[in-house]
Amino acid sequence: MKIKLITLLLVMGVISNVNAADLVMKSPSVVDTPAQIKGSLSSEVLGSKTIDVDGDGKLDFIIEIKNDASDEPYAFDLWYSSSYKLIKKVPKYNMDYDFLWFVNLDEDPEPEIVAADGYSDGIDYSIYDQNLEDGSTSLLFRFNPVLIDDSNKQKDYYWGYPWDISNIIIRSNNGVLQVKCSLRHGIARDGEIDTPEWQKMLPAIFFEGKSTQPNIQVGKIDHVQWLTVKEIIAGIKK
Ligand SMILES: [Ca+2]
Ligand SMILES: [Ca+2]
Repeated sequence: MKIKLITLLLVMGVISNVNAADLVMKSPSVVDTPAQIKGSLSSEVLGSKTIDVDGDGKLDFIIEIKNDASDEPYAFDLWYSSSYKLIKKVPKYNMDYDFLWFVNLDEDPEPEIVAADGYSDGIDYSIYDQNLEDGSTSLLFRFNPVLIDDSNKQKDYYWGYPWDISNIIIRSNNGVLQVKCSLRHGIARDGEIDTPEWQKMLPAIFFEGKSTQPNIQVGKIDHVQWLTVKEIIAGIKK
């Protein structure tokens, strides 16, 4: 009996082989432009960042270059793999807010993109899936970010401003990644919010962080759950 239990625990240990570091969302950090990339560019480099975009454990590069042809888009982000292969070219428009994080949220190893971008009258919060074969990115869903600030003893829920959130709250349940969320809440949004036509609602997605605006609470949220990305999508479809 004892041996069976130990065997079972060992098997579970193998299945749920997700490092704690994999459950942390990461944002690109500033680097010097690698010479191998800089030498191949004719446009002015506005900035260079590094992050593992494909989930192979090696740091890749996002190089922002000026658009010489027009002001809209004013620039392009060129994504290069760790071996300096161009993965994709993303047009950049002038926005008030443009936050980007990477974290794996499903069974394929490449990280998904958590984005918060837009203007002071409305920020869109989105999760994107990456197709690294053709360099495309597809929107999985838009959401309402909810911040849980551990320093708050009342355990109020705050609005998850992109400058306040530090990590999405996810867990590995026997190797299956689940997101802390609610599909039943009374969060009202005003401003210019772009909700995809197929979504009947914006799910609440929970984040850790430190609230800089604790007077902005989101109120009661019912039925907090741990769901996979697929289950969230199934639950918010019209
Ligand atoms: Ca990489
Ligand atoms: Ca993934």
